[in-house]
Amino acid sequence: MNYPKELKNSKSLLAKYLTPEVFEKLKDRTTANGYTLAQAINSGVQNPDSGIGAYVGDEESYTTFKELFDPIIEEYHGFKSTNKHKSNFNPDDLNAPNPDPENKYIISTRIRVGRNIKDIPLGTAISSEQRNKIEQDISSTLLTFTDELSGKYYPLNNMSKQESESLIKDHFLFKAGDRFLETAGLNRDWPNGRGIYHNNDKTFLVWINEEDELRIISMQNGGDIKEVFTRLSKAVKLLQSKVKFAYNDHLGYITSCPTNLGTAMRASVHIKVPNLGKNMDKFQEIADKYNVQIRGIDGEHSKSVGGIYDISNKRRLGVTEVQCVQDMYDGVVALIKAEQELVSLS
Ligand code: ADP
Ligand code: CIR
Repeated sequence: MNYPKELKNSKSLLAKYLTPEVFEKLKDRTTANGYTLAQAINSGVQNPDSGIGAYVGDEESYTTFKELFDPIIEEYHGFKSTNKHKSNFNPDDLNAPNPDPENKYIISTRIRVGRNIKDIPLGTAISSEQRNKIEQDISSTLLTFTDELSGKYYPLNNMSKQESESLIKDHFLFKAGDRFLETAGLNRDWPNGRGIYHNNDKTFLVWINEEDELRIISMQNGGDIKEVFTRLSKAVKLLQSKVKFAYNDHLGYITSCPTNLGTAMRASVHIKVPNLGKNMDKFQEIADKYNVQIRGIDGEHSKSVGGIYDISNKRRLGVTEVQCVQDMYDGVVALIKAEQELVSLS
């Protein structure tokens, strides 16, 4: 394998840190599961417009290819390879009163965490038997949940195109055919082994076998962030009492993409800020100051529609769950203030 020339004009963190010297050092290494450097970098090589561009196949990949992943992790999360992760999922410690009680800006709030099963390869390297077993085990565990968390499991290979399209449009279900995931090996055997569990109100949802083996989600309309966090905290605690997830003291919860390590939490709001949308430099400046990320409303790599954006915490590792939500909250409060100022100026 030669140094991939596609990286020469890429601005991804992969291109930045996979120097020809690092490449030479890592190119023949594999993990015990047989995961290679070629697999780890394929998504970023095939998609030079990636922001990051690398995925791991198992927990061990983070040490086998540490010369590549340590600097990516340090730059994305501001977290050094000697640091330890920390956790606090206690809703009582969260100070996040609804920043928009009149429902003028915030359309909905969603908080998710990623989880992967301990001692099994991640989705990038999993076999179809292992994937199907996870689907079986997790869906039957979820079916024992009661009260607000009680729901049904909907396997993707038994869902009509109409049903899946409507769930995607309403922001409940993951999309099919993502090119970043495709080239990371995460769409193999699609749609088998994938599905979604949700309660009747679609306020508690679990994605099975997408980018991570589990994405546990709490969401609802409006800006009651604490209520969303409280529901998620309860559900995660319950699931964690029944299933062992991949975790270590340094990197926290292990995920296939290095941006999701640690808490594996993305707390977001869909927020209508059309004036900031016309002042992208100012918008980005505030986002950078508060460590929040701006996405479009149909998920990562999508565009804004009608001045509505997805604002979420950027850091997930070396900060607690409470701090992740606090980052998003502080960013949202600042963005609402800036939007109001732009309106009063016009
Ligand atoms: P993830 O959060 O799992 O990293 P995406 O950015 O791809 O993934 O978003 C997944 C889905 O969740 C998309 O349909 C997106 O529109 C929806 N979503 C994200 N945040 C919110 C929110 N605050 N309200 C409603 N839907 C949301
Ligand atoms: C990329 O590198 O752009 C994709 N593999 C997705 C990276 C993860 N998301 C992110 O930075 N928020």
